[in-house]
Amino acid sequence: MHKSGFVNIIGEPNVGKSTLMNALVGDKMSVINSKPQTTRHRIMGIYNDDEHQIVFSDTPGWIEDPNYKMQEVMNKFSASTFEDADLSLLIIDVLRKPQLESNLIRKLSNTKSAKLLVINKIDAAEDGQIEEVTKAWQTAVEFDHTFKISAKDHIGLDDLFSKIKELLPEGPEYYPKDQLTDKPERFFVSEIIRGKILELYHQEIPYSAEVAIEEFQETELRGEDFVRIRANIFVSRKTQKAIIIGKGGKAIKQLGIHSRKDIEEWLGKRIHLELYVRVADDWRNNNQKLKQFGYQ
Ligand SMILES: Nc1nc2c(ncn2[C@@H]2O[C@H](COP(=O)(O)OP(=O)(O)OP(=O)(O)O)[C@@H](O)[C@H]2O)c(=O)[nH]1
Ligand SMILES: [Mg+2]
Repeated sequence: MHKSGFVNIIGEPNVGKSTLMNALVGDKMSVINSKPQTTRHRIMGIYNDDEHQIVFSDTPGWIEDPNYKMQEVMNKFSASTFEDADLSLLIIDVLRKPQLESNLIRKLSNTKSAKLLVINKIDAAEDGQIEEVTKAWQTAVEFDHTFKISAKDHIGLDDLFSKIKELLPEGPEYYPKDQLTDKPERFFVSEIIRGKILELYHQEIPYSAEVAIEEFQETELRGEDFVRIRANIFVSRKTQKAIIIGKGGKAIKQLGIHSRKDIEEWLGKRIHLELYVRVADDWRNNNQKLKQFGYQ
C-alpha cells in the first residue's frame, strides 16, 4: 500500500517552522533565521520512500495585522495550505506567551483535516513551561495529537514522523519520486542570497530587500559544470541601497562571498555571481512589483 498526502506547517513567525521542515525532509529547503518573517512563500519539501510520499509545506509566519501588501500575500500563502491539507501541524514556540486567538487559529479550528499540536523549542524551556503552554493550546483548539519537540536539536522528531506516516491516507505519487520540491533552482538561489542579507544586515534592511535572479545560465568552464548568475537586490529606498553596498563596496563584497559559497554547495557546481542593487520605491505595497517578485 502506498500512502501520500500534504502536511502543512503553520504558526506564528519565528516559532521554528522552517527548522522543522528542513529536519523532516533532511535538506536545507527553507531559510532559517532568528529574525521573524524570514519565510515569505509557501515552500514544498517532499519526503519520498518506497511506501510514502509526504509533501510538507513550509509557510510564512502568520501576521495578524499586516502592514504591507506583501504581508497580506504572505498570509494568503499560509491560508492556502488549508485547501489541500491532509494534516495540519500548528507549531508553537514554548518560550512565548500563547496567543490563542487569531484568524489563523480560527481557520485551523474550522479545518476538517487532522490537527497536530507541535510544541517546539523544548530544549530551551524552563520548569513547568511546557505543561502550561500545552494545556493552554489543548484547551483552545481540539487537536488530534500533541508532540513536544526540539526541531533544532532533533528531539521528538521520530515520534512525530511516525504519526504523520500513520495518519496519511492511501494515495498515489503526486510528484516524481526523485523530486524534492515544487520550486525551481533559481528560487533557492535567490533565497540563499536573501538568507545572507538577513544574516549580514540589520534593522529594516533585511525586511526591505528582495532578490530577483536576472540570469541563470548553465555552461561549462574547463570541462566542468559552471553557472553564471546575475541577481538584482531590490530595496525600498535609495538610502538602503548605500547600506547594502557599504563603504567602498565592502558590504556587498562580503554578501557576494558568503552567498557564492552556499550557492555552490547547494547546486554542487561552481558559479560566477554578480550582484546589483536597485531601488524599487515601496515595493512591498506595489502590486506590479509584488507580482514580478512572485507574490501572486
Ligand atoms: N532553542 C531552539 N531554537 C529553535 C528551535 N527551532 C528553531 N529555533 C530557532 O528559532 C529561530 C526561528 O527559526 P525558523 O525555523 O526560521 O522559524 P520560522 O517559524 O520558520 O520563522 P518565519 O519564517 O520567520 O515565520 C531560529 O533562530 C532557529 O534557530 C528549537 O527547537 N529550539
Ligand atoms: Mg520560516
